[in-house]
Amino acid sequence: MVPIAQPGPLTDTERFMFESMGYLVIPGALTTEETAACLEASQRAHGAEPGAWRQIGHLHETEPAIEKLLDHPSVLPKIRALLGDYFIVQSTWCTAQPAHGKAGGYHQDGSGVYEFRRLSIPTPLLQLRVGYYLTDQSQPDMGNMVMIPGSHSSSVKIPKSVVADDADLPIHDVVCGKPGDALLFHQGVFHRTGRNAQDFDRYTMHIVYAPPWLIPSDRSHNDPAFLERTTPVRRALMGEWKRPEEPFGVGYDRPPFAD
Ligand SMILES: O=C(O)CCC(=O)C(=O)O
Repeated sequence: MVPIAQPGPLTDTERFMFESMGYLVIPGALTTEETAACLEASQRAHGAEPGAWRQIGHLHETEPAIEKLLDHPSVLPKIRALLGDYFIVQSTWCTAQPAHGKAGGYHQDGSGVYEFRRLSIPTPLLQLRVGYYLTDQSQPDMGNMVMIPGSHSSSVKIPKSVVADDADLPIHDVVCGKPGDALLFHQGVFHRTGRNAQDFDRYTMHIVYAPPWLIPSDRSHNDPAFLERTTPVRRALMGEWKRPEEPFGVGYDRPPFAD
């Protein structure tokens, strides 16, 4: 029951699956070379031994392989189909989960101090996330993301009695994927990190897209050197704009997409 999608534009069936399940799995989103370059960059950032579960933000500023993910053609058309043309990259997070690392707890993403679900139920789409699998997660127990399908539409929170692996829900989905596959998901889907029973560390690179009025969460400011050297589209996706006469109204430029 995997909501499989193809790299590139969002089809009607993919949109329906996304709306119903809250996520899509995109096999082969990255080439072998792109995946290897992102993995190398991630390992460099985390060091040879990550030791603990850890997320590092804004690697797109220093690692060209990760910068390429900001507007990757396998995924960007789907982001535009779901968010429209006015959005930013709110954050990028490179997760390392150590070998033999334990499972994480179920949660929805967003601002913990002011949960998105306070805005309305079902919780609105405010962070559209893409997790690129950089290491093999083609079987369970490889640090896979675990999702509760359709839970972005739930009017109630996941009960505290639900505990990963020990007292789990029968409807949980362990998302399997090969290196280079991507998981596109709505921040409201209850999800968690799956346990990694392998002898190797697991790496996943997340890119988080959001409306332009959310502030970036992985950086206090954009690195000026990065802004200077990156492309016009990527610069626009960093949320760099001059304050227009009316915020987000007149004068707010559309990012210079090719089409
Ligand atoms: O384990 C991961 O890569 C993702 C963790 C997670 O749930 C999150 O970033 O919200």
